[in-house]
Amino acid sequence: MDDSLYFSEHHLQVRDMVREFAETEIAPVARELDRTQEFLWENVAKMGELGLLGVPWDEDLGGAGMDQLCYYITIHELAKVDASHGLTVSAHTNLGTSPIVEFGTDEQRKAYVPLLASGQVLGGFGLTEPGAGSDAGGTVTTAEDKGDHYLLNGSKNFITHAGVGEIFSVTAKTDPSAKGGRGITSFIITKDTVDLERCAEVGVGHAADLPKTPGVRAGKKEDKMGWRSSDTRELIFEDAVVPKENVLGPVGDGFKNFLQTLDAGRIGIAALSLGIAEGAYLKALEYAGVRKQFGRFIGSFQGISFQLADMAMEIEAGTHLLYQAAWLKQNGKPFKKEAAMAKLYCSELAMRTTTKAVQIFGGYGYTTEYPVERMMRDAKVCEIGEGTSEIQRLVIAREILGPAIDG
Ligand code: COS
Repeated sequence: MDDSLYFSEHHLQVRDMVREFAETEIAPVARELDRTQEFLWENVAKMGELGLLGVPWDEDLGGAGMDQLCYYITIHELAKVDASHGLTVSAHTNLGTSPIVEFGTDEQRKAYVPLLASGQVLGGFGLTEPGAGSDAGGTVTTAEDKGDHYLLNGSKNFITHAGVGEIFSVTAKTDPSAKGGRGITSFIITKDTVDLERCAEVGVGHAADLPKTPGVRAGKKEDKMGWRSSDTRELIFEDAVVPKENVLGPVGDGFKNFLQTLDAGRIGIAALSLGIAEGAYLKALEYAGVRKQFGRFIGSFQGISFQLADMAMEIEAGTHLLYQAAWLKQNGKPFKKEAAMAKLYCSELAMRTTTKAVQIFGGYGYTTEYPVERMMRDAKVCEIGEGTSEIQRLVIAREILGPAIDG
């Protein structure tokens, strides 16, 4: 793609800065982090110092004051080297911080966003429940009105940063008699990180002064196929006491607000997916130029060169879908359909590209000696998280068919 189509000089400088960070600080440790599932606080601190944990937020809220394209460029570049680092930025910024920026009161923004945007604490988002995945309106976590506070009971699962994060936007049913997504409200809840000692060692990731929500705790860490150095756990509410000033947006609007947050989140997963695909493609391209079989570089065989040609073409197509959706969001235009298209195409592209990359590396690609097998494992969940491929097709179909699809 010609860079000048979407990017200014400033976008390219940000891209170079993130690329250098990823190559120097992440590439040397990505394989070991994948093996051990360690969440690397040191790199969180470094990303915070570079402003990468608050890219699109205003400077007066502690953000880097950059635009949406810079934000998606950041995720794209990080994921070329390691998807888990890309996810940390994406889950923290869009899922963890944007609901407060978008739907919060001035007081809520001032209280929470600077802590998040500077990277001093990590944030997350609690929508999914054991029985409410694609059917996100099927929330059964309840929030009972107790006068000056709500009492939350229930649990959220597969929550990114549930163990390491401290500020979360979560949904709960305030009107249990309401059907589907109605009667659901969003709340800001806070908790201690489970890693207080590590945070003290590194000097980040914990805000001791932040008042904590009693009755909230993180469950056990999930042992995942991919995104292994990202922290994923259950978030459990047992008579959690949430003051009324922590209601986020109007009572009853939680579901709609979260779906809106997910629209933007899907551009983030498109950026993450495209990064994985491009990372794997570049490794395969390099390997095809050095690996010899039958006395020739394998890239000179048509069977390999055609695969690389397809990968390059599809990455180009995915790049346009991604940055078109980002551009629409940046310019305040509707982007729901384009975000779903970018997410669907790029996540399936990541799976196809990484599978081909493993094939090109042959037996070596199937070992942890080369990063392509990790990239293939990291790609799979991009077809699942923040809306499965099936949900993206549903969103696109509803947008193009309108009411006709519901009969
Ligand atoms: N932005 C804002 N509002 C939206 C919206 C969006 N993207 N999509 C729907 N809404 C509104 C609708 O207009 C409707 O409002 P009214 O009640 O006023 O009519 C309401 O939200 C409910 O919408 P709908 O009837 O379409 O909801 P459904 O239960 O049919 O669910 C899907 C729609 C399936 C698209 C939604 O549940 C979804 O995206 N599921 C996947 C969830 C997901 O991605 N989970 C992963 C989380 S990982 S962090």
